[in-house]
Amino acid sequence: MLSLPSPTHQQSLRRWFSADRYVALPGLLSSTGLATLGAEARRLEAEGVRRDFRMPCMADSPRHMTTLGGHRIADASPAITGLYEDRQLRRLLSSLHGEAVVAVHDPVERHVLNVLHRPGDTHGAHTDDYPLALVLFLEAPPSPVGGGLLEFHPDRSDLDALDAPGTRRVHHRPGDGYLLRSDRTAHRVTPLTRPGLRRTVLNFAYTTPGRQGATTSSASLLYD
Ligand SMILES: O=C(O)CCC(=O)C(=O)O
Ligand SMILES: [Fe+2]
Repeated sequence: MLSLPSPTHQQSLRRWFSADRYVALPGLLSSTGLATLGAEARRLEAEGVRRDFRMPCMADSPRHMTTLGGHRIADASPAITGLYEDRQLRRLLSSLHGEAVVAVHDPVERHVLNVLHRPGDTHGAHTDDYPLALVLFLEAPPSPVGGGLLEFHPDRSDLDALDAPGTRRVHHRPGDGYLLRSDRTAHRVTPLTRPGLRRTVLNFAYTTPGRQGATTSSASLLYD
């Protein structure tokens, strides 16, 4: 499923992650992995729930997308739960983070599916409950003008930061991944700009030993 970076490359990726709280992992999914997970996501999307609301605990930032929570994914997709638990993947994440990385216990939040599929669909500003988000791209607009860009501020966790200087905007392609220090880094996904565009991701949440338990009610509102 995965095409892992070499140990030497991992060292430079680790420095990048430590400096920016973000590191791009282009082509992290092998072509087989992308095909397998893409088929799983298409199947699971039919069970997803359309969400259109503002998140009260995140400054009323908008959510417009179809989601499926981890508990539903666990029932339906051994391929996704198997990848979440993959030892080599966990080793990569521990190496990039520079300390041990462990699974999130909460079955809802540990792995989720987010599908942006209508013009204006967006995942508004927030921080996550757990320290690390590994996001895997199964579909994405072919160019940055289509939207669906990750925006984050590498130095700030307050949500106003995303309108301040220093905010980064990144485009990703199907098969790409990224790792984000997501509890301390304000982030959001920019709106899709026109009909026909789609952006589908799996978000795998990880934590550090001894740190379990959600800090906000946001996941229960988006994924229950
Ligand atoms: O879709 C993305 O790139 C970010 C997803 C995200 O922030 C989340 O699921 O918490
Ligand atoms: Fe997030």
